[in-house]
Amino acid sequence: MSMIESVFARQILDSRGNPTVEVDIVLDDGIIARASVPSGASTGKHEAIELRDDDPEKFHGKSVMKAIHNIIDTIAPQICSYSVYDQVLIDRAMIDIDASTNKSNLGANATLGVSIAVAKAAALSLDLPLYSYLGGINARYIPVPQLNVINGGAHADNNLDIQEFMLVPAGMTTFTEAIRSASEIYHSLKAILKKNKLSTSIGDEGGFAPDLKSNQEAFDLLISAVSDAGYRAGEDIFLAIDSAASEFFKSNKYVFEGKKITSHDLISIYEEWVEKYPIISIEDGLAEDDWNGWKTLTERLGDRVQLVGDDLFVTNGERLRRGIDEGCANAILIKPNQIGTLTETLEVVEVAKENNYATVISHRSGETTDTFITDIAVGLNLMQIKTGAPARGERVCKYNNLIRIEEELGDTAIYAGKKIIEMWVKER
Ligand code: 2PG
Ligand code: MG
Repeated sequence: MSMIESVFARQILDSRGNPTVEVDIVLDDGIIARASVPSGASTGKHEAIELRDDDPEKFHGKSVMKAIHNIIDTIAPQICSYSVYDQVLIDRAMIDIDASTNKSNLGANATLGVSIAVAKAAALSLDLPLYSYLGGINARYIPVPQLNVINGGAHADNNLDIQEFMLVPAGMTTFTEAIRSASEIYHSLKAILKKNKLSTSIGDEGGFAPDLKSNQEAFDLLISAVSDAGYRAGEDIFLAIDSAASEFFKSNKYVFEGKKITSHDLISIYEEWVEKYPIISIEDGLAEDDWNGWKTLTERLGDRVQLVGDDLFVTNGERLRRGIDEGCANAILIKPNQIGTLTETLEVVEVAKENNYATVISHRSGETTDTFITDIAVGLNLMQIKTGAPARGERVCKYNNLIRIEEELGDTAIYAGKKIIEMWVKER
């Protein structure tokens, strides 16, 4: 039995240069594990609370010392002397101490940092890869990546309403080849932007952030980049978007390309895009509380395309159950910091799987070099991951870790590939 001997937390910087939480856990067998917590920009309003100090004197109000103190003063004394293998009991203890419905007392940034550090320490003390600790011998699927190569919305200063335009190399045979294709297409895209005198500066997730004539132009650029790099769009490489539509939903209308439109109008635009381009996944196509709109979206597109609820579900079991009951979406984005513990994250995944909802694990726009989402992806056979462009350290560390896991699993690794499409396509 390895017991937790001490827990320490400190404030570090994330990829946007904002403070975030890092946690160290020390076991009585000498093991030390470390975890850090990411942070969103287009956060859903139903997410668990990320505790910030609001002290204008420090980091423009963004310091996280309250969360740090909650770890050191409140959580640590409670969980020291627990067995490190008691993940569920430890997470439950934090949930009980917090006693709110949204982690507003301790902060989801405090609880998640501890929760992930505990899992990492347990895996280290058993001398197991983290994905094996989480998933056992059945953890063999290497997820298909969604790589965000054109950034808009809240992640960039350009004129695109759609937040993320992504490459999905589902037609490649291995993860390693999938990443090679994405990197080659990323560089072909850069060359096309340059040739057209468009900006090659990048947004928060490492994708390019040019001003374009329309949102649709982004798809044309992607299709050209795919073929310039020598790949077949719709065979090797598919496309996905995250509209992050809550961000442009104002007074009951969607403000899209300068016009105020209804959810029906926006769904019609998606239908046209899905007809014209090999788009296989639309995330947050509508706003977080537009349940009726989501139902219509799912009726109209749910048998042709993956519809992912991010702000809609916020990795929250109750919201996911409502979506299942009301026929909204057919997939869920999994972001551990939206709910605040590993145990609750795993519970939501379970609900999704039981109900045939696809699962996509995700980074946040503000990231660290922590790669735990890759272990959750493989450990739980989630089949899909989105973690930004094939560029920038905090994004590529995740892809690189999956390259290593694929190598480590050798012949037993299965690249999820086109399996992700079979899951929900009834008609295409
Ligand atoms: C999203 C995420 C990650 P943020 O909307 O899916 O891409 O963005 O972390 O800003 O919420
Ligand atoms: Mg999203």
